[in-house]
Amino acid sequence: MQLDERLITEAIITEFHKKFCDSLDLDVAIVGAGPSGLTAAYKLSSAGYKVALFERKLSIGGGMWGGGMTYNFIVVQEEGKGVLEEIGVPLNEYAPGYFTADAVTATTTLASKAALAGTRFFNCMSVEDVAIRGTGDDQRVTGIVINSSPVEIAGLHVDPLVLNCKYLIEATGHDTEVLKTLVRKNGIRLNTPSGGIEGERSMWADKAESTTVDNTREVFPGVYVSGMAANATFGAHRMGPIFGGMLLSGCKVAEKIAEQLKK
Ligand code: 48F
Repeated sequence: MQLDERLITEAIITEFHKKFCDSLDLDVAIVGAGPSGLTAAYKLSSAGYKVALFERKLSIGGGMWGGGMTYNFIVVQEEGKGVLEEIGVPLNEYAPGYFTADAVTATTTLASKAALAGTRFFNCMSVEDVAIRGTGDDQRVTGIVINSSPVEIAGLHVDPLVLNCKYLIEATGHDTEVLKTLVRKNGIRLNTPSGGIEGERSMWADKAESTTVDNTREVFPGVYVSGMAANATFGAHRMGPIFGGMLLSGCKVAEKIAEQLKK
């Protein structure tokens, strides 16, 4: 068989175009392919919802690849190991209640499960803003504003594109980048004590692991926070390379949004 470069090009353009067009009206847009975003993508796609995940970097996985300080193992506690068991990631009980997993196996398996469940992955795409509708207390986020990461990195002045979503999951981690933009540009109040982003506190793994799950909720109509972004939004602590809270947060945000979508 003689390979035809034109046909290879046409296949890529056609398939991507199909995926892009099929993502113009999403049930859920997830921003950030770290452990919480990936878990939410896996759960919501498995439940049959139309989900797309946007990740600025070329690689999927956020902070899970690197384990702790690039020593690429992660730790999960008893309560947090369910998702990894469900998707078949081997766990080793290092000490009673402390389980380790290979960070690459955990990341790739989670990404693979999400993709096979139907998540539309858009890596190398950054969410630079949201679409908002309404006035006063009736405002709601209705979409995401995306741009190619290389455009963003090169600082080129190229206008973005917009996709509709019923719900947005802010899973951008420590920086809460999308939420910051929403607050800065619209003068809105979030569902937090101060009405703004409270900001992340220093390391306290034990406390932070449970608050990550507690803080996983809707902070503005149409916008849920998950993972480290949830703690940063509500002024809670960081937890370092223990990942149970991230996985549980991804499960919780998926459950909460599924409840809303069923209504
Ligand atoms: O930081 P990240 O892994 O988020 P997470 O799911 O997990 C946090 C843990 O990795 C770790 C921890 C505890 O275990 O503290 O840090 O909360 O992944 C966030 C992803 O979002 C991407 C970013 O590149 C990263 O992969 N991201 C950030 N801003 C944007 C974005 C944006 N504006 N558009 C697209 N992707």
